Amino acid sequence: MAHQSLITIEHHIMMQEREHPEATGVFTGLLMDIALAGKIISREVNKAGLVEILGSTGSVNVQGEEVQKLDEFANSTLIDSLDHTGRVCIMSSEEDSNAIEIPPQYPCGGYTAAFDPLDGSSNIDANVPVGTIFSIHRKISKGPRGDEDDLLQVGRRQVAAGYIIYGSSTMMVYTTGNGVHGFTLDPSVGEFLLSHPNIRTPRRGRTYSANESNYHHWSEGIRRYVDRLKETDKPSGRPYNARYIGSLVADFHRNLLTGGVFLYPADVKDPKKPTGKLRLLYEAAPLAFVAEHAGGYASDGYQPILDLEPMSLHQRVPLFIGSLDDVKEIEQYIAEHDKRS
Ligand code: AHM
Ligand code: MG
Repeated sequence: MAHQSLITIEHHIMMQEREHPEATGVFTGLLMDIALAGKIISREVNKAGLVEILGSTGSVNVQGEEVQKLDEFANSTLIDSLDHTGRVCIMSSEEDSNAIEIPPQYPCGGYTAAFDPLDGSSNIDANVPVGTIFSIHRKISKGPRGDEDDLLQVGRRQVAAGYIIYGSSTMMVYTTGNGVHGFTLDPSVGEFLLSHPNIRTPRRGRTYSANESNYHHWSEGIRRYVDRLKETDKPSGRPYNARYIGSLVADFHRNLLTGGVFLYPADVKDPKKPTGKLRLLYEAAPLAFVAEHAGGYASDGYQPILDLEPMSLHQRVPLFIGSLDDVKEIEQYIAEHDKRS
């Protein structure tokens, strides 16, 4: 059998941090805290069918969505892993309407964390893959504790981002801007081991992922683009494949590895939701950071997601993400057919 080094995520993050002479190890610690939370969430997701943790808590979150018990569990696991360590100064979560401050008895650190604790959770009861998405920035405010400005930073200034996918196996994928690396959890030893070093996404894919039931709510540019994907008069002679799980991390992860594009456009028919469904700070921006560092691209249809200035913690944004040439083509269709409102 060929020799293969066993590289743990901890070792990998430490080696990456060592490339920065000023590094103190705090950053490695922070990513390890997220990995630990991921292992605990993974354990709970895996046994979810056996214990009383499936289903709704009976309450509704800030987004107006039903809170699943596992959402709540994942959220508190992340907060409990991060709030006492002295590594972060403020946090934000899909599940909390306000920024999450560090309790006064704990020290504040030089980083911020924003996360979607369990994305795709409306699928949990059907055993569909779900994921945790995270985004890390440096603290920029001057005061001793963090404030909302630390969280409302442009995606391009992320110092790390990634996700943990709870699928047929659990994987953590992260980037600190130096390649995108994937680790598979070996549950018997509780370690994330390097399985996908230096992930590069194909420049063009053959797959599109969208909730096409919204077709009549899309702009003309998007409708024409998707119609075009189904035509057979392309050089390949074949239409694109449609693949939609309805769980962002799972759809994104598949397209990252095999090429393709994920679309969640704005709803142009419903004035109450003109800006798309997915959230900028803890869904679109971190996945955009991963996509760009893997050679892909993410856009709101007009400009890179990573250049959008966030205005509020739960801001929504249209999202087109995946293979570079596919996302650029969407931008062209929009430029050609849609007037910017
Ligand atoms: P959630 O954060 O409440 O789980 O919602 C986000 C999810 C994404 O995982 C997925 O891409 C999208 O919602 C699916 O939406 P739809 O059901 O409209 O297709
Ligand atoms: Mg989500």
